[in-house]
Amino acid sequence: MNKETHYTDSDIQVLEGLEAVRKRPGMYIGSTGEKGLHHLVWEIVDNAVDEALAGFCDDIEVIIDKGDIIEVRDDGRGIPTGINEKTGLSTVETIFTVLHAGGKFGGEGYKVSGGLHGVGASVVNALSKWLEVKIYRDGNVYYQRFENGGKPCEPLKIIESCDVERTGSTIRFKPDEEIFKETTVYDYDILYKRLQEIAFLNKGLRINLYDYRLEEKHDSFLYNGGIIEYVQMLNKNKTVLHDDVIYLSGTEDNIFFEVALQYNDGYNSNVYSFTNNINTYEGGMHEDGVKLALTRVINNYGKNAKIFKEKDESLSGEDVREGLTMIISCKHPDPQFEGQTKTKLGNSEVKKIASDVFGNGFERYLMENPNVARIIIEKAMSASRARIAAKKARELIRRKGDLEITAFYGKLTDCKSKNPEDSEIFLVEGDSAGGSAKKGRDYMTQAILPLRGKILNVEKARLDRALSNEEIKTIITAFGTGIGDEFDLNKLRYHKIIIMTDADVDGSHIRVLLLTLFYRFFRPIVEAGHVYAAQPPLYKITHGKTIKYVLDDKEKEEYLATLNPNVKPEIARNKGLGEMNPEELRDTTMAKDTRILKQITVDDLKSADEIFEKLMGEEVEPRREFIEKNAGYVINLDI
Ligand code: 28F
Repeated sequence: MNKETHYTDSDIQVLEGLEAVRKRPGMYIGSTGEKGLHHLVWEIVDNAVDEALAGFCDDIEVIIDKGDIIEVRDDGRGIPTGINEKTGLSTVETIFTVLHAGGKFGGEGYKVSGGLHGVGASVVNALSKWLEVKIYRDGNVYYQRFENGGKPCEPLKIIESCDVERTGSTIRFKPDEEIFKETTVYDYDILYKRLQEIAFLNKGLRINLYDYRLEEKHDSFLYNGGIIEYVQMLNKNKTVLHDDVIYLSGTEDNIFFEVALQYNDGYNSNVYSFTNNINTYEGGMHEDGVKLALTRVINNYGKNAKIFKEKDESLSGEDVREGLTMIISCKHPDPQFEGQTKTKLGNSEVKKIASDVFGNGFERYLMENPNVARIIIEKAMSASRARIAAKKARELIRRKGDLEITAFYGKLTDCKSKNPEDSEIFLVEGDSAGGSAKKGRDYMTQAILPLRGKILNVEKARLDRALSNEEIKTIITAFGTGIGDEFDLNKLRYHKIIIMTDADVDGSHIRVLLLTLFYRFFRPIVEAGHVYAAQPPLYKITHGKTIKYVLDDKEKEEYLATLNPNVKPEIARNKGLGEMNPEELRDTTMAKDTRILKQITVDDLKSADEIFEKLMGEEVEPRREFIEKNAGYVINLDI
């Protein structure tokens, strides 16, 4: 033992533990990319949220500081500072240096929230260049610093005194750039989104987010209405069918369960579930329980209140969820997370609690609010009628297939190859670009489908109406996959679906309409990576005898810098696809060896969901403004 350090035998073990984290960071935080970097913050914030759930903290601050430093503070009791029996170290040091400390030292049930890995502060410490902790407790400020992957510089010590009333924990750390090789830069929006979500899920908890880097930013989240306010936000740009958000909550067997819901006049269902503040994307027992109860209660009410016209009328789960915005949240002392991404709640007892708390409460709500009940049931009945009509329309398309095939082939210029793997289909804006594309294509592998009419906005229409839209029918027929429950990815006739639109307002509008269509009806095609956007160049630069096409202003400047200044280059801004001749279109946008394609991912669509809504919503003026502002990069399609 030397003087500078205070290592004991158990410390050696401790350091070996943290070394393991540094050797395989992915095992503890998922990845060492941007996601893993942000995971460090969630681990620390989780501990503060636990303190809030225990009832001792109502204010959390998160600061992004210069130099990629993060500071998190809470006004809880402060991490205990006494000596821990098992480790012989202070509880603070134990928590920061012993892997899987947390629950083990606190007795059962202390930890309620918790990240994907629930491994906490020691992992953050292990992956930090340095970390400092300050505890305000009993009128003292305790302090300890760790360096180079979690090694304590000296034991916990009192550095000053403070008001006895003041309590809390502050943790400040700098992620180790040897671990986070990809990036150590925190993204304000990622922190914003998740911290807001945590605030919605924990009513009364105030969370402040500060950014002290280049331009200072600050946001504050405090929702006394909790998930009620969450539903209100999700429905903000929609027309709601009833004023009140319906809210039901209860506790059974130490499990807190709450649901908030409100219907809008749209056709999609937005149901999000959480367990211990974690988004259970894959659903699970809480979600199943609520969905079953919703269907059962609405059907019973419809029957008993004689709203149903036919004797054996019944509404499906999909019917009763049309236009539904719903948040389900439960807090469970021992959650079992299952599924591919460990975001599916497996605890079977939760299903009954969902049925008790939500089912009984919702049934009573309908009895006490017959007007709202009628609105909800009529919405579901109209969904049911549309579902039946859509089924008929689909059958009709199938049966009329032969009749319509001539009209269809009038529009589609198919490729010769019947092998989907090397076949491509270009969805082209307008007839004139369509004409050039037909002439400039590789007829073996490239099919052209010009889109003339307006594509229906499927955000605002149901499947049955979508199926009666000419352009959409043509697209469905061309793809060959069918739609709805008949969808079959194996029947896709082209493995590259390429959207070719202009880089202007109309072009981005059409592109967004197409993406909306894919998002709602052909999501598996996008998931399988079959959808692309073509990138027509913005400028044509003629310099003497050479012609060069460049994608954007940046490329233009770069190219111009390489030119000999004796001859003046001629720069033409491409006005539109329709104005390029077939050769130009082929060389710049279509030919496999010279074109640039941007693959559309589901993530593009997910983040595009909000953009879709802004673009597709009812209000015209904000939409126009938005398109104009974002014409160049809506959904990041363009450079
Ligand atoms: C900025 C991040 O980490 N806050 C925390 C507490 C409070 C207690 C605690 C934490 C009990 C024995 C494990 C205090 N007094 N913010 C935080 N606040 N941990 S972490 O206890 C740790 C457990 O070992 C605390 C009484 N009980 C608990």
